[in-house]
Amino acid sequence: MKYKDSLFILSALCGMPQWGMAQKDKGSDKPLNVVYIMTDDHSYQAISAYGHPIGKLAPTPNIDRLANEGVLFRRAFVENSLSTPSRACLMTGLYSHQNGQRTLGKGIDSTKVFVSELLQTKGYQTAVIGKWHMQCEPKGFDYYSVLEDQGAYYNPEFKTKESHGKYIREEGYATHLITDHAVEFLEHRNKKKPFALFVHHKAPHRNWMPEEKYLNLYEDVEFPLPETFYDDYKTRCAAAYSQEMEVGRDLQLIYDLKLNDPDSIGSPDERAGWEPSVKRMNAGQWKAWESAYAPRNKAFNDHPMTGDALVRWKFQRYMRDYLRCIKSVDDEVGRLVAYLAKNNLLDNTVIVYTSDQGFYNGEHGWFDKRFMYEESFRTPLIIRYPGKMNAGTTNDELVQNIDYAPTFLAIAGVEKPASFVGQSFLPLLKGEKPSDWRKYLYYHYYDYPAVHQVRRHDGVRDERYKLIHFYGEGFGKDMGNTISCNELYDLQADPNELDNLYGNPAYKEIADRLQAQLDRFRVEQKVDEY
Ligand code: SGN
Ligand code: CA
Repeated sequence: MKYKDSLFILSALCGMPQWGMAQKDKGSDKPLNVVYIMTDDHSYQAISAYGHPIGKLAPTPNIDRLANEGVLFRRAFVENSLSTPSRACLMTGLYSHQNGQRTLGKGIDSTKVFVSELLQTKGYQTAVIGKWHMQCEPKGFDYYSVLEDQGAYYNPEFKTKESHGKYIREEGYATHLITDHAVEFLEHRNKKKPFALFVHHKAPHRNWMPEEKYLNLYEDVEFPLPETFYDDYKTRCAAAYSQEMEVGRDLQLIYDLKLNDPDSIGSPDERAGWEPSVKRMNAGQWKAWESAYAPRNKAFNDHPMTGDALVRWKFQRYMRDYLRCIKSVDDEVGRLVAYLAKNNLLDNTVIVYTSDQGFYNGEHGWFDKRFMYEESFRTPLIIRYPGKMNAGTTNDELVQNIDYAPTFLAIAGVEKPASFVGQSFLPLLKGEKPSDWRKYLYYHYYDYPAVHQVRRHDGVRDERYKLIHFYGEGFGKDMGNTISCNELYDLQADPNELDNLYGNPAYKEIADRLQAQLDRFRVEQKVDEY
């Protein structure tokens, strides 16, 4: 069966739409469409609309345009800063321990209702394209074209309903192919029905492989080291010391930094990790790759670096490749929005831009995410509402990824199931603030022992303070090191979170207040480990 035919039959099976209290397109009676674009590991520091020095050097004009025509959230957060758990929060509106997906591996409780299924009951055509990353089939989607696990940058494999469980290789660069499939879905949809399209990019996830045309971009730009790059973790719990995600120590020369020439000082293991990426490329792609990296690698080998010079060199190469991948994402966001504009869909489509979590761009000396410190706990969130409602404004309320599902349901006019813990932030988009809007956020990270060795922790944050509790048995090099340790930060006085105030008598009242909130979350949400 052709993709077009299967969409037609599925849309017929979904039954007659009931529009209920849906948010309506101004000129007609149709409910609004939703385009949700989520990248993988895109830090807010690397979006120019957020005003960070990195974004200024590597601008993202197409994403900025969404901010100029929409609302930019400055306090948007995830519950568990890791891909699969984040995707499970998105689909279920539940915290990780409630939807089952606490870590990267198995876990999703696929008996939970997904937002996509609820949207279908309202007559929405639903599609997910790109990184799915959960160990259940995409549920509640009329159409999907998803990558295998993390997916590949070059010539990735996609699975669709029509491929019967098989992943089929496609020629090209992931960010383009994902946009191609998103546009195909829009082209072939039943134009009488509203749609919810989830576009989940693979980029800019590790190991940051740029597309051919951007292999030389930013080569002469020096990115500034963040203020906390040389953080010594003084005053912090053991977790900040024992992680394995330091730019200087843990970025791999071959796999991450593409020093793949035979003279590389990288280890054989790194070479083995890198080889599959090369084998995927076709001759033209490999030629372009080598013509960009081989001369740079030769220059490095001719003047090998050590010590701090090597650490700084690693930072620059990491940032350049990461930002090159983002450049392609920005282009493709522009292409998708241009399609919507050309097809008169901008006035009845809500466009969301976000990431599955934040990311460290050298802050605290790190790459990756996982910690409850701001750069990974926070995530970019920009929403363009039809009619350019509140265009160019910012919002500072505390919103979280468990709120996305309730927000989409509110847009569609579907009643939120009582089990969903997230709250719709549709009023915030309209410039209203509900009197009972949350004052505290709950965070919980579980994936330990695992790559990057970040210890388990949970915590709460209000608009100014943050309490983190690291806990649990140690494994590997931490064997025998069971921890139960707290950190408290005043984000106003110390936005870089360098000064742990826990135990400081002047902050006892604040620590007690946050502790009481943390206890309340644990009881009310039935948290079963901490
Ligand atoms: C892979 C990466 C890690 C990354 C996790 C989770 N290693 O394991 O660096 O933290 O994914 O990322 S890699 O060698 O495979 O690149 S997540 O975005 O999916 O949560
Ligand atoms: Ca991610």
